[in-house]
Amino acid sequence: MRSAILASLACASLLIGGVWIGQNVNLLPTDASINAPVYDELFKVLFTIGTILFVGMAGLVVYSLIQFRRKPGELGDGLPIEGNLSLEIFWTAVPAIVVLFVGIYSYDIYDRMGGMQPLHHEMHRHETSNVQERIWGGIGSGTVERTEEIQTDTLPIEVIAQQFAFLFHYPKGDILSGELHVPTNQPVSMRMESKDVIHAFWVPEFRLKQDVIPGQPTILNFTPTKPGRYPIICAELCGPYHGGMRSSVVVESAEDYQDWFKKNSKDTILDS
Ligand SMILES: [Cu+2]
Repeated sequence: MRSAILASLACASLLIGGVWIGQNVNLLPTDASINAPVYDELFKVLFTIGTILFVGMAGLVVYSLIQFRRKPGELGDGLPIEGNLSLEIFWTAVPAIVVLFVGIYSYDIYDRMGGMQPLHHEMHRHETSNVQERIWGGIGSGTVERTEEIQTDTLPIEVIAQQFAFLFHYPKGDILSGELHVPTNQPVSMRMESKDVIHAFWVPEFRLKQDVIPGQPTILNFTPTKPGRYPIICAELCGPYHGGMRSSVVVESAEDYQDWFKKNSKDTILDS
């Protein structure tokens, strides 16, 4: 009776402690995009589960090492235990439920982050009816009329990756920049393509990473929320200077962004 109460108390404190640690874990950088809090939600849940499992199992091992150690003068064999059906059902059901939950929940988060939208394969072009199709449908293959027809406040940017730099092209003002500038709270749609090998565009503060592939453009959509300067890191080993393939994304207010845009826009230079 006493040990049952103690075991329940240990389980309860393990669950409460695990949830507390999981919810207060502070290992990630600032969240600077709309989908970052969604990602962090998953991270916290996974951290909670991981903490409970790790502390629970390690605790049980340490407890058993002390509690069930051989006493002095004890020379006989241990108890001949053969199977325990209820225990086996328990340790099969618990991991099965945990794995199923993590799988379904991760899928849901990935979907909410827009991960289930297809990459920009040519064969998917006619099947998609999402933002990508509307923004990029007219560029490259479509007609000019079609691009102008579509009114959207999404900012289209073309990303060119090559050993060992990222280049950002703004079709609107024909700006070519080594640094990415984006205004806060405006959806950005990037069409990315590599000139040589596979690279990956990664901004930890946006909680986003997407491969940049030669000959097969990929799309990355995001909405920045917090002004600041964040690192862009190539996250795919792409050659000897892969480690130096870095740039910055400058998230700024709409006014600051407009200033930057006007200063760099070729259209503006031609106008003046
Ligand atoms: Cu690279």
